[in-house]
Amino acid sequence: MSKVVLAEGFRLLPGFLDIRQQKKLLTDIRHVAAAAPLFRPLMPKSGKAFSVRMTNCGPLGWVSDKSGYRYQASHPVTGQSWPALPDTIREIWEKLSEFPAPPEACLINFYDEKSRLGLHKDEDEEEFSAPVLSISLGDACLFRIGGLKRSDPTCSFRLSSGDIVILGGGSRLCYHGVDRIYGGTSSLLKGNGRVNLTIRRVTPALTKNEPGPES
Ligand code: MD3
Ligand code: FE
Repeated sequence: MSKVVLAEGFRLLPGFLDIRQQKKLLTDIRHVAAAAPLFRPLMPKSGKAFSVRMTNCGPLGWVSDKSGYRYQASHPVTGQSWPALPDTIREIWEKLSEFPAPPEACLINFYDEKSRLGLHKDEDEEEFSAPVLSISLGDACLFRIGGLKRSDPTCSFRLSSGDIVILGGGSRLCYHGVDRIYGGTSSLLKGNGRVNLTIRRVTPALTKNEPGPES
């Protein structure tokens, strides 16, 4: 297996998951989406709909509506708690994150051939020392990553089914986005489209040397 380093704390693991593992993960995600249906978030202020549909699993889920971006414990449409994190996802975090606390949120993004995700930073979390893990399934996409400022130069590359990206260290707060989906490049899903999982720690993880809530 190869490993490509593009920026400090940024790791691309091409083909990390084999087809069997990709299919198992997809089955787990179908179960999540059956209990917590895909919803289309709205941009804060403008109220414009995202072209990407989303759902979540784990104790917290990322949502967006006219009042803003945030993590919350319940589905914005059904009002129910998010489904539990599947073991497959927890095991990938344990293997790759090098972080001592469990993940709290797995955002599931579903892209059709026309979906895009504009350049943005992930900064709705409180724990930036934990990496973000990204798993790509289905059709390939053109992914873009820049620097800490929107105006910094960016670099683009393709992410394919089974690839994992680790965004830690200095890359954790870099701008990034998805510019296009290459429809028909994978037969993992029934139709065309891409699924991306982002696994995150949201709240601060208490470390051994920090005072606990009882002191
Ligand atoms: C680079 N998702 O959900 S994942 C998102 O493919 C998101 O669905 C994209 O950006 C997707 O917020 C990209 C890869 C990713 C995630 C977090 C990052 C790249 C990142 C944080 C910092 C830098
Ligand atoms: Fe992001």
